[in-house]
Amino acid sequence: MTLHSVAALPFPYSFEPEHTALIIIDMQRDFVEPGGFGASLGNDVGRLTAIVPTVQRLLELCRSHGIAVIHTREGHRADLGDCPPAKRLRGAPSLRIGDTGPMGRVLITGEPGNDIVAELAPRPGELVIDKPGKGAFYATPLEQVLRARAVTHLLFAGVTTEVCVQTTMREANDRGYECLLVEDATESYFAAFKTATLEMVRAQGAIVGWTAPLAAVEEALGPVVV
Ligand code: C5J
Repeated sequence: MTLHSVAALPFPYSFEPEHTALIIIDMQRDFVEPGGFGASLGNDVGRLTAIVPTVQRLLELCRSHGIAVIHTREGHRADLGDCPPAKRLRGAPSLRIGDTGPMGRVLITGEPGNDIVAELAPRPGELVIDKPGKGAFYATPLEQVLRARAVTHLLFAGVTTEVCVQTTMREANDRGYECLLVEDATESYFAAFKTATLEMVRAQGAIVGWTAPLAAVEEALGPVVV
């Protein structure tokens, strides 16, 4: 077992690849591409599209070093039985969850908009967690899977920083996982919310976890193994 140390904030983050998983949160077309749920709420999805190459680099790095990869997708059953009315009816989006848009029914599992973007498509053997909530531990088997694989450390990427990424990191932190958020592999529709989230995660001696840029993770792991 090799211990790798990342130059992270607020202090170095150490992990063993054998006990680490990369969790890529919700890099699905509904949030990242025009015509989906994110756009229906009036957001500029271009901010999220821009991180796809960075997430791809992190994904390839982790794959090549034998780090387990887990993808998540936020979505609901076709009958909306797992979508609280409070979630569907809130606000005044141009398309509500379950309505039909340019990429099929919005935020419904199995619809084209629910697919992870092509550049980050899961490979056979990589776990995909479909989640009805913002947090990936709520109403999913994620915790059992991580325990069964003896995972203790989690690297986080994906969108949006202050909603599903932060919620999942907090859930993981409460369950005892050591969490690192890769700064340039996550994004928000709101620049200020991303900045605030990175700061609050690592404040008070890493109260939720650590943050570091991809370059620091690359430096710690060494080059992609081909
Ligand atoms: C949101 C998410 N923002 N994946 N979902 O509704 O962050």
